[in-house]
Amino acid sequence: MTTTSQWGADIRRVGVDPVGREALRALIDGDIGVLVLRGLLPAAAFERHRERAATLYEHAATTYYANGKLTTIGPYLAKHLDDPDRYFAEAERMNALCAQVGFTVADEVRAAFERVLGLRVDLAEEPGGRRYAGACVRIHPDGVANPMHNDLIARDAAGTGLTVAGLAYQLSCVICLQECQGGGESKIYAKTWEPADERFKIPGGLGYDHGVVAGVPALEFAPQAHDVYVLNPRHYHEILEVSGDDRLTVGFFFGGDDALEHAVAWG
Ligand SMILES: O=C(O)CCC(=O)C(=O)O
Repeated sequence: MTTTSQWGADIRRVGVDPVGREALRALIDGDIGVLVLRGLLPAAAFERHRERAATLYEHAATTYYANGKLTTIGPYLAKHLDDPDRYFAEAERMNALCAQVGFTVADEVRAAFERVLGLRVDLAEEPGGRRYAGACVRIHPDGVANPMHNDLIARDAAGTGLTVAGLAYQLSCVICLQECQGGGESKIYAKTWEPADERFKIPGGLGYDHGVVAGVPALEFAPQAHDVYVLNPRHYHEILEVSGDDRLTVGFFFGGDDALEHAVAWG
């Protein structure tokens, strides 16, 4: 699907501009490219969590792909779909580590979603009680870009039996703790993934050849520290090359049913 109407960033100042569930609906429907929530948490909270994230750097791990690399603290589910046990073990370690140092920024953002958007977001859990990771810290240092890709757990986890594979929609929340001096924009295309696009997939790599979005409008959004933004990751997106300080963000996905009253989150 290609959408073009008003393809841009919808920036709301929490407490000043009206904002509610309909903004999430607009993302799901492809009417807007990114929803930016400014002032969702007090500035002091972002600063506190940036300092706490710095204490977690020793736990960062880098995964190399044919066309890029991802440095994260905490697991991300898409990497472990062939070994969910390992994902849940790492998720447990990450959740314990975050609790230990009070790195609760993702929980605070989820609580704010309920107040501001009317959407309750709980950490996803399997019927046996295994909990998903609540947050994934993403570190993009100077010179690093993130190849164009899309995220769709209903596709990637199909057949695994994981509960998140059955959600009606998936959105991605990104919390910016530290901006970079140049570059680092999120570039989000007005096109969602469809099965025929698989011919553009980069073998052994992360994501897709740009041919899949040829001629498609795209927006570029440069996150600033303290921004919380939400995008529909079924839309092709990439992060342009960073320069200067690390681009430091915390991400989680969330999804649920069409009523948009309750969702579950995972990293
Ligand atoms: O950090 C960003 O701007 C986008 C990260 C990303 O790839 C995602 O949210 O799926």
